[in-house]
Amino acid sequence: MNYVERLDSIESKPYLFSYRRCPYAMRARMALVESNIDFDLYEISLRNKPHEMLAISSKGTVPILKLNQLVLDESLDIMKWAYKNSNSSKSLSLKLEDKEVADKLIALNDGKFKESLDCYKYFERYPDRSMREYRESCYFFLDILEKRLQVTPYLIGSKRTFLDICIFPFIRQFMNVDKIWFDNSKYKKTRKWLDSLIGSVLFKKIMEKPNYS
Ligand SMILES: N[C@@H](CCC(=O)N[C@@H](CS)C(=O)NCC(=O)O)C(=O)O
Repeated sequence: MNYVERLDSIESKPYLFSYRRCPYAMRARMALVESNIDFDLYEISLRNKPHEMLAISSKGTVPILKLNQLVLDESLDIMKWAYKNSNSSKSLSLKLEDKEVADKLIALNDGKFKESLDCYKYFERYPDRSMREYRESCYFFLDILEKRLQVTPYLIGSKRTFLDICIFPFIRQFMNVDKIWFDNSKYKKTRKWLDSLIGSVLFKKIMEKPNYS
């Protein structure tokens, strides 16, 4: 079966265009797996995006979820869809005040923090400032997380929620830029939180290498 035939034959099953190491795609896969949604995964190369993917969303970013006529090309929309259509007991429902906190933190993460993180990660491309300065420009967000994690093991309370899944792939990227620095930093609770998410069965599952037979 070729690629197109494979897609056609499973039209009633959702499929996800994904890139294993993309933090947006990670959070989408985590939400789908946590919700026990049966889906097919198409690992793409960002340098050579498949026509089938560009045909359903010209934006050219992953993740993209396709289910019959529905195309979701924003990771947060995919996550919300997954929890809404969940086949597990996990749900999206957060208390109103928690939802407000979650929305604010996600907006900061996806906005100012992600911009600062990209400069820190690719500091060689941005010679205006030093790597250390770019790292410092990320502290504003880490300080917020650390403060919350000093009170509870997850960002909202004692259990992993939507919010942890949304944010942690980006903090993991931050850690991986200079792991020794991070391990010796003041962000001890954040480090512990990351350990618990990285060590989770859910994360291990979504990081398995796709195996097309
Ligand atoms: N707002 C989008 C952002 C997705 C995004 O930027 N994904 C990156 C990969 S991490 C991408 O596909 N970039 C396109 C490219 O590199 O060509 C979402 O939340 O899904």
